[in-house]
Amino acid sequence: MAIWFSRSRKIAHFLKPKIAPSEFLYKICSNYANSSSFRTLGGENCRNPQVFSDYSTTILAFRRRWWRPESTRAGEQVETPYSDDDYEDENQALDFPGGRVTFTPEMKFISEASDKRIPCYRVLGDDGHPISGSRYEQVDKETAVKMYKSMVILQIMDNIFYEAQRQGRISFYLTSLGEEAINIATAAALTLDDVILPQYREPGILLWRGFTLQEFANQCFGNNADYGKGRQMPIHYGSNKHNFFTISSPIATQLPQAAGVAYSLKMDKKEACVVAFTGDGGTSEGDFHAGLNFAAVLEAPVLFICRNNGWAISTPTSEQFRSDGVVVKGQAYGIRSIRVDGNDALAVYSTIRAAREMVIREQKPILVEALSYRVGHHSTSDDSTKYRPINEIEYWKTARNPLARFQKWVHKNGWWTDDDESELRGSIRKQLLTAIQVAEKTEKPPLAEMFSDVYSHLPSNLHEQEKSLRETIKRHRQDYPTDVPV
Ligand SMILES: Cc1ncc(C[n+]2csc(CCOP(=O)(O)OP(=O)(O)O)c2C)c(N)n1
Ligand SMILES: [Mg+2]
Repeated sequence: MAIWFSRSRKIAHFLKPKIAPSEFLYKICSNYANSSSFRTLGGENCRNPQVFSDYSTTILAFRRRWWRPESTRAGEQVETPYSDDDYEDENQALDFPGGRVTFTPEMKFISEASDKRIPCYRVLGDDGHPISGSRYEQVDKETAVKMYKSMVILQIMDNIFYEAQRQGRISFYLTSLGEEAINIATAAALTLDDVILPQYREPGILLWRGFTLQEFANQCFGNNADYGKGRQMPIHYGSNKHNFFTISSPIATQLPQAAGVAYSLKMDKKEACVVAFTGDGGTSEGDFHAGLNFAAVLEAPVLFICRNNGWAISTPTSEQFRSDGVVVKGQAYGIRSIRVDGNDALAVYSTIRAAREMVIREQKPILVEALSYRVGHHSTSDDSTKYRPINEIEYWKTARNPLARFQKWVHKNGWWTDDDESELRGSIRKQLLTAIQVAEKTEKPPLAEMFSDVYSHLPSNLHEQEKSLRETIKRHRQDYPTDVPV
C-alpha cells in the first residue's frame, strides 16, 4: 500500500498541470477497484469496507494537502469544485507546520527580482577618503599599518610564487591578486579563536595569524617541513595552530562542514565563530545550499563569506546565477545578509566586526557577499585573456585596486610614507627569495609517507598499491622526481 501510494503520489505530481491530484487519485482508486492489479496490491482485502474507508481518509487528507484550487494557478480563474466546509476555519489562515500562513484571495506571484538591486556597503571612496555619512568601525594606527603591510606582503608573495611556478620550481600556484582586502581585513576583524574553513583564495588569513613565509614556501614545495607531508598540491595550506582547516579542492565541501564545526562551538559555549569562505562559483554547488540551510536550522554560529570576484574560472557570474548576486540567497534560508565592497578594506573590516559580534551573540549564521574581482588568472593552469577582455582586468587592477585605496587612507592619516613602502617591499622580496631557496633545498618526505597517517595498520589494498608503485618507479626511474626518497 505504501509503495502504491507513493508511486501514485509521484504520478499525480507529474500530471498535476493537467488534473488535480485528488481527482487523479479518485480515478485510479475506482479503476483499480475493479482491476486485477488492484487485487494484486490489496488482495482480497480490497473489498473489505474498512480498507475502502481507509482509502477515503487517505484521499481526503491527500486532497487537503495536495489539491490547489485552479485560482492559484496562472491563466483563467475557475470556480473551486469543493465547498467551503471542506476547509472549515482554514479560510483565514493555514496552521502549517513551521508557522501560520494567511490566505489571500489575490493571485499574486512573488517577483523573481526586486525593483532595486541590493546596495553595496562602502566606506572609502576611490580617493582614499571616507565617503560622507559613512559609518564604520574605527581602526587604530597599529592595526591599520599591519593591515596595509599584510596586503603588500600577500601581493609580493603571490607574484614571487607565481614566477617560481613559471620557472618550473613548483607545480602549481593560485594568487589572491585583487582580493587582498577581503583576505586581510577579514582576518583583522576576527580573533584567533575563530575557526577558518577556507575555499582556497584566502592565504591572507593565515599570513595575518602568523604563518611564516617559510611555512608557505614549505607547503608549496611539498618538503619535509610541510605539515601535509607533500601529499597535497601547492597552496593547500592548513594549520591547527592557526585554527585554519586544510584547504580541499572540491568546491564548497567546506560549507556543510562549517555548520557542523560551528555547532560544536555552540555546544561548547565558545566565544568564537566559524568563518567559512566560498567563491561565487561555489554558490552553484549543492553544498552551498545545504551548508546555509543546516546553519540556519541548527542556529550555528557561522559567518559565511562569499568572495564574489566575477568569475568561476572562465564562467562569468552572469552564467552562474540569475538572482541579484549571492546576498539575496541568505534570506531564503532565513539568514541575515549583507553586500559589501570587497575592495574597501575599511568596509570589509567594519562588516566582519559587526557580523562576528552578531553571530556569536545571537548564535545564528550571517552571509556576507563581498564584491571584488579576480585580477589574476584562475590559477597557473589558466589563461584568462582567452575569455575576458584585457582592459577589464586592467581596470580592476588599477582603478579599483584595494591596496591603492587603503594606502591613500593610511598615507592621509600620516601613518605610512613612501620610504616605509620601499623598505617593506625590498625586505619582503629578500625574505621570500630566501624562503624559496630554503624550501627547495629541504628534503622531500619519503615515498612511504604517501600511505601513512590514515590507518593505524595499513590495509592490504594500500600495501599492494605501494608495492606496485615501487615496481613502476623501478621500471621508469627517469619519469619520477629524483629528489623524493623512494
Ligand atoms: C566540486 C568541484 N567542481 C569543480 C571543480 C573545478 N573548479 C575548481 S575552482 C572552480 C571555480 C570556482 O570558482 P569560485 O568559487 O568563484 O572561486 P574563485 O576561483 O573565483 O575564487 C572550479 C569549477 C572543483 N574543484 N570542485
Ligand atoms: Mg569566483
